Amino acid sequence: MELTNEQLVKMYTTMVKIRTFENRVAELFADGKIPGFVHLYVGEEAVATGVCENLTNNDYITSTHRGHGHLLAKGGDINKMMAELFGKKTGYCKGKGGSMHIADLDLGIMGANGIVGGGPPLASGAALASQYMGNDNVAVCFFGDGASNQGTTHEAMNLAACWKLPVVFVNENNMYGISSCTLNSMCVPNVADRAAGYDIPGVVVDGNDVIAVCEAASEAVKRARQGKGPSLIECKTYRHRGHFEGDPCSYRDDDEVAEWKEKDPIPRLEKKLLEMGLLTENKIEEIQTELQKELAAAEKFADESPLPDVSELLEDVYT
Ligand SMILES: Cc1ncc(C[n+]2csc(CCOP(=O)(O)OP(=O)(O)O)c2C)c(N)n1
Repeated sequence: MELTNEQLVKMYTTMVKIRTFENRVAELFADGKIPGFVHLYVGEEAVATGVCENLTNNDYITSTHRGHGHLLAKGGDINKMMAELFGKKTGYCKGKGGSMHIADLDLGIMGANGIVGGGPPLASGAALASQYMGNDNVAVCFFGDGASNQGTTHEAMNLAACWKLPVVFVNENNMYGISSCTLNSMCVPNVADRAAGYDIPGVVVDGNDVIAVCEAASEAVKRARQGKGPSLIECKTYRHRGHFEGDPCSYRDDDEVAEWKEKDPIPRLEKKLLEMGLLTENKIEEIQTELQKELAAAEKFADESPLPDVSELLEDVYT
């Protein structure tokens, strides 16, 4: 796959956008501006960015409780996202969903999901709809290593394989499900090894290398569009922060975190693009300034938006 210079700079910008958003959310959460639970995607930006580079607005994604990066990479509206995190009426779910429940059906974003393993059946369902309608839309399912052990994930993959559904299962293996290390929760070294059980392609990629992720996703998306069925891509990555904001992280040691920070996907691509002459120090600063401005506007929008009215408490709520 030949990536253009524009694509490389775009992917860099998307990763920086996610990082900038997440770092600010961490501060706002610590300041008490954001209620509820917040799970940040810092460190994993290359996965959503590399995968979504292959998708159009007609394609679907399902997300997780760690979903901000997926939403931003698929083109989610930063104002509506921030307002939702603040619990405001102008947010994606009118302030009732919070960080873990953002959807944007116009962009094919079928929803972040607080249920671990909730996404795979949704993705297979969306892919079944595409197959039934006879269009070439693809569904991508982002899911964690923890979610890979859920029954829902195996059922969704099995049916997708039997019916040759246009779905790409993207496993984000950051080594931990809350505090459980994959070394204790899986008896195969790779989540992708399980693809053999469904007779579908399964590949392991360096999830901190956005180009490698993009290339693997390109193959899988092409295959799905051609009606050849699902694939499983495992992206080996790491979350820099705790499972949730406030997590003391006592289950992993500082050396491990430092080692992974050395493999940070953003400086890695930055270095490459500087060497290729596609970025300069000035251009990097320009990108950062522009993103900071966009983020400050989103924060102002969220801050100044009203809270939902008590009279709306039972609207749009399902049990
Ligand atoms: C069905 C279900 N079981 C348990 C939980 C509690 N829970 C929330 S996040 C999480 C770990 C998820 O780990 P993983 O899928 O690897 O995603 P990561 O947090 O690493 O991105 C668990 C067990 C839940 N939300 N839903």
